[in-house]
Amino acid sequence: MTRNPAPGDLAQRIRAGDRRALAKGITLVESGRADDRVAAIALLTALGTDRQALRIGLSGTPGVGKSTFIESFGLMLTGQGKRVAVLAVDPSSARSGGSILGDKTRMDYLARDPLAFIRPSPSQTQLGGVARRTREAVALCEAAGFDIVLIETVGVGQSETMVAQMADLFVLLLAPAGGDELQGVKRGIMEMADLILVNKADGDLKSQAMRTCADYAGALRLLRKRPQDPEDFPKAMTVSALEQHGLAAAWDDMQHLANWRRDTGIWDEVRLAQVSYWFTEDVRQGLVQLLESDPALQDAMTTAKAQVLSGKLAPSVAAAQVLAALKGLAP
Ligand SMILES: Nc1nc2c(ncn2[C@@H]2O[C@H](COP(=O)(O)OP(=O)(O)O)[C@@H](O)[C@H]2O)c(=O)[nH]1
Ligand SMILES: [Mg+2]
Repeated sequence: MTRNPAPGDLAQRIRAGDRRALAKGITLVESGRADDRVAAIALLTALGTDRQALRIGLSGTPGVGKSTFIESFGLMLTGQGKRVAVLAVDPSSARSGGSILGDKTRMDYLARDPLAFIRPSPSQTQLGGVARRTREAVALCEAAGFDIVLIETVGVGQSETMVAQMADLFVLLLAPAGGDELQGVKRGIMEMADLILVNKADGDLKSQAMRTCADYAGALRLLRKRPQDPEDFPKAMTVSALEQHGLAAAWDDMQHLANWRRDTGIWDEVRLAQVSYWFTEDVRQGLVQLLESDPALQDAMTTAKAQVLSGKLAPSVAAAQVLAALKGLAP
């Protein structure tokens, strides 16, 4: 208890834009310890939910240029006086032992920018846990007054869907492809994208990037029209993160899309659908965790399971016993 400052104190410092306090707050929400969880909930309560940033989810396979893009794009935004936070989601980092933002060298300039805040992904295994921690980190960055929160994720597993579920805009970064292959981008991921950026449109790769972009623009037109899109969206365009080409155009499009969604009320609708989804998700996960950790429930499980295994009870009857024990725990 002495380790954690009073939640009100920390909240006040975070809201004042103190980056060390923000880093500390994120460490707190990332912690798996039960007492830290209590402090984290108190912190989130004290912070409130009145501030909003533009949340941009950014996905793409390793090597496509995400880090380079975030640095160039982030510096362009801070150059306009915007405060930019970068968070990373990498469910594979626990296995590989490294984080996607571990290659710090490419973010050196942005990391030193007083208007930017970069938080690498902690190593963790369970996607559900990653989702909650990332969402809470986003909430902390919003409370700290950041204008834009970039959430980077690698193109593996369900992490893209998860990031799309907490972002206002979802950007898919691709590299120029050889021939007419569509880089095996899954349809579901294409359907989530608001903007497809074909990176590395420079030097020898430029014409290839333009062809790839045209292929994707064509593929996007074949998708069913979504209610959250104005005319001409979702869109594919070329950029060069390295040479900093096309970044301003990409930003213009993102702002146009965000403003359109705000004006039509879709922005609020989407945010409401997201909080509703995450609320249900958190309750579900909390129940599973309770089932796995509460001693009384564990006993009920063991007893009921033994009866199933010895043929005394049908699985559904035994399950009903455990659920009755769960209800017994309710206040
Ligand atoms: N030619 C070119 N290379 C790039 C560009 N952006 C990134 N790269 C290179 O692609 C490689 C992977 O970049 P990185 O940002 O680490 O990709 P990430 O794994 O998606 O984060 C590095 O060698 C970068 O220098 C670009 O716009 N043009
Ligand atoms: Mg990277």
